[in-house]
Order: sequence, then C-alpha cells, then structure tokens
Amino acid sequence: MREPAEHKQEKERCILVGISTPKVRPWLVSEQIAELGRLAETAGAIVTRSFLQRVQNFSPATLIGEGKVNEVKRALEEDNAKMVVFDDDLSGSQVRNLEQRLPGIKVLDRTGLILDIFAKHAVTAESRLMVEVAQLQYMMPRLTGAWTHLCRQHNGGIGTKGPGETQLETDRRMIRKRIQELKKKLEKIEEARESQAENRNDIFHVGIVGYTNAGKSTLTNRLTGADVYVEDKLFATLDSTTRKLYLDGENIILSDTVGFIRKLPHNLIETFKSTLGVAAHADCILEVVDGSAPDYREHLEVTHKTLEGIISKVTPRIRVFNKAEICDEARRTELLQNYPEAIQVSARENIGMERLRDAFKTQLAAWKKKREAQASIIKENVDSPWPLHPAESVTDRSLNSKRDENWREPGIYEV
Ligand SMILES: Nc1nc2c(ncn2[C@@H]2O[C@H](COP(=O)(O)OP(=O)(O)OP(=O)(O)O)[C@@H](O)[C@H]2O)c(=O)[nH]1
Ligand SMILES: [Mg+2]
Repeated sequence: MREPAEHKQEKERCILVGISTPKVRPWLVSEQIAELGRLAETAGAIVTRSFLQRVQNFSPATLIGEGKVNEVKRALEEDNAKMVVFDDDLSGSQVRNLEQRLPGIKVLDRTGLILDIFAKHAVTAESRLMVEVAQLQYMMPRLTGAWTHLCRQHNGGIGTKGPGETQLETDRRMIRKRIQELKKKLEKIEEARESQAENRNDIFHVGIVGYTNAGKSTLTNRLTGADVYVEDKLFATLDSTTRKLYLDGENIILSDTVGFIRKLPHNLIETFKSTLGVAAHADCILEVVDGSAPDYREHLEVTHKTLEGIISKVTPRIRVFNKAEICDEARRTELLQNYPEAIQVSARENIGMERLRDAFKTQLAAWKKKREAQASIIKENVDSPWPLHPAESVTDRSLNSKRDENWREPGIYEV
C-alpha cells in the first residue's frame, strides 16, 4: 500500500474562522466549519478553537470586522497558535491586511489548505504537476510579498509547501511561463491516457466518483480485493487507480479517483480534469455517497456541480449510499424514500455488495447490447448495398457515386 508522503514536523496550532450570512442555515455553517477543521487536521495542524461570525456583508479589507480581528488576535495569543484559517477565500490584499494586524501569524484560506493537502498527498509525477499548476495559479494574485514573506518567516509548514522558494520569488511572467510548460507536459500525459482508454474500449469501464471520504477507495478494495490507500482523511486519493473486477465470466474495470469537497477551487477542478477524465471516459458512473453524513444532500450537489461538463449526461449512473451500518433507521428510510433507485451498502461491513454487483451486471448487459447495435450499424454502412465490380474498391465507389449508379457490366447494351 502506498502512503502519500507526510512531513514529519511539529504540529502547528491553528484557529479557524467561518463567516456566515443570514442566507446560510446555522447547522450547515457548523458542518462547514467542522469540515474545515478536518481539512486542517488532515494538513497536520491542531485546531485550538473556531470562530463563527454572522455578518450581513463581508469587510473588504479583512473579510471579518475589526472587532473580530482583535478577538482572534487575543485567542491566538492565549492558545499559543501561529496560524489562522478562513473558511472563505481571501484576496491577496485581505491576506496582507490580516498579516499586518496579526504579526507573526500565518494567514490561510480554505483553498490554500486544500492545495497544501493536495501537495502532500500527490504521489505520481502527474498529480504533482497538476498540484504545481494549481498552486502557481493560486499564488499569482497573492504574490506581492505575502508568500515570499511567509516562506522565509515560517520556514515551511502548512500552506507553504509551494513549488519552491525560487518560484515564489520570480515575477508573474516567469510563473506564467512555468504554468505553460507544466500544462504542456500534462497535455502529453493526457494524450497517452486517451490512447490507453481507447485500447480498453472493449472492456466495460466503471468510473467511481463522490465526495471526499465517502468510502470510494474502501469500496474499490472491497469489490476487487485491491489495496488502494484508505484513510479517514480528506483527499486520501489523488491519483486515479484502475482495478479489474471479475463479473459474470468477464473482467470489468473500476477506476477510483479524486474526491470532491465544497468550495473546491475552480482552478483545481480545471487542473484535475485529466484525472477526472478517467471517469469521463467511463461507460458507467458509480456515485458513492456517505449516507451517514448529516449534509449528504450537499455532498450530492457538490459532486454533481463539479462533474458538470466533465461527464456526459447520458452516461448511465449507479448511486450507492455507503456507511449504511452506521445510519439510523430514520436515515435509512429517508434515503429509501427519496432515492429508491439507490443501493444502500457498507463497504466496511460488506453489506449490499451482491445488489451492487447485480447493478453492474445489468449495466454491463445494456452496454453490450448497445455495442452490438452500434457494431451492426457500422457493418450495415460499411457493407456495400450493391455488388461491387471486382476491379473496384469501396473508396472508388464512394468517391464517384454518380458513376456507380450507372455502372454496368462491360458488354453491348441496347439503348
Ligand atoms: N463506518 C463506515 N466507514 C467506512 C465505510 N467505508 C469507508 N469507511 C471509512 O471512511 C473513511 C474514508 O474512506 P476512503 O475509502 O478513504 O474514502 P474515499 O472516498 O476514497 O476518500 P478520498 O480518497 O479522501 O476522496 C475511512 O476511514 C474508511 O474506513 C463504511 O461502509 N462504513
Ligand atoms: Mg480514496
């Protein structure tokens, strides 16, 4: 089992700040801040406390109001914490203003944290390239002093695992050039992947998608006996893994891939499109949802929004609600009533796997039927509707169809 590299360094203590507007329901806001806490822990930090500010409008200078900044400052001192993480995106100037008001404190936002986790969990050359592109794009507007300052001052740690200090110190033009180079490399990898996908055209391919931590890798392991990295962490999987599953006398392919999260940075989705492309080429999508999550509906929504434009609407889908064994009766009934087509499973406890395999079999049969129909359409169109003259090829005929219509066996005819 391959474990992503973790940085062995002392855990950083941090404070979280969430902001909510009256439009957002309070329980959802606390879910979001709890998720930010899990992100911070995944990045290797210790959360000492969280602040939630209800505002009508965001403050343009510091996102939160002056009074709240002072409150956060006092809390940081009391908790001996050196980092503050905002649940919402901060602009470059907001980061700089906050750093001025909170001297010696590292200021990050959710996106910065996610990028840091991605950087730490990237295993293959491809995912490292993708993360580097996303980091550089993220840094561009925040470049003026702030990031170089962070790197020197904090000497590494969360949010500073950038592509190297030298890059941070180069100007935007250089960074743009670097992004172009990286994108070219990624394009080449993607081309190779496309041709791989074409080679697998005759095997039924299931792409697994879903919110991070839903249990996609656990399910892949359960179904295929594989050993994909599973962890109670967000973004445990970044690189897509492809495994074979023996079903009904033949092999099908399962691809496990990167999970989604709310407020996933747009450029990260763009950059990871090629990894997600694995699912885009799939003949069937398996959507895994953590049925026990209080905000599972939002998970569904985030997954669908992220996949819009990547996966064709006509690709058949199977939906499973995972972690069924820890759902209470009321939740199980709710899921059954609202999503009668979905299958409730537990990858951990091996529940519902037969139903899932049956669903694969149904989709496999439908796929075969469709392919047979496609094959016969191709055959019909390739087969000539009239007998060919022995000296003539199909191409000759299609190039000169006028002549074809009047073509006759050589000989003497009455006119
Ligand atoms: N209770 C319960 N926990 C589960 C089940 N399936 C997975 N888990 C746990 O959920 C956590 C996340 O599982 P993963 O398989 O890594 O989830 P993932 O969807 O691949 O996550 P990412 O790779 O981060 O997107 C782990 O702690 C698993 O042990 C299940 O059926 N029941
Ligand atoms: Mg995973």
